[in-house]
Amino acid sequence: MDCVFCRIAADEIPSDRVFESDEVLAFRDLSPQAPTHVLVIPRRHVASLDALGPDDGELAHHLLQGIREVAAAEGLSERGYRVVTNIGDDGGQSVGHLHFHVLGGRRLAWPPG
Ligand code: DGP
Repeated sequence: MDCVFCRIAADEIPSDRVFESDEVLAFRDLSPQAPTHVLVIPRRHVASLDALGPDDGELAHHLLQGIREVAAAEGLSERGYRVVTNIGDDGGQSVGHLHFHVLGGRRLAWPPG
């Protein structure tokens, strides 16, 4: 298994987990870009958002629900936060396993670089 996030999901690489369900896992980013920076991933390997198929509606629901649960647990819901998923080279994706960045705890600039 050469996917780093699959290895985190399998507990082969330690991570600071903040939420988990049967389908979804959330853990703190190794290189945080905001006071709160959590990655929400499917346990199953999916290369990116672009690789989600027509049968993945339930998984997409679980991922969005996981994002909301993380935001609430991290105390971000009231002041707001940002959810980002990078796709492919131009999108700046460096890990080829679908993940949503949940960023908050400071005012975030827009547009991104
Ligand atoms: P992206 O560039 O969108 O593919 O984001 C990948 C993120 O994954 C990046 O912010 C750093 C984080 N990351 C990479 N390897 C690890 C790891 O082994 N553990 C954790 N917690 N985060 C990682």
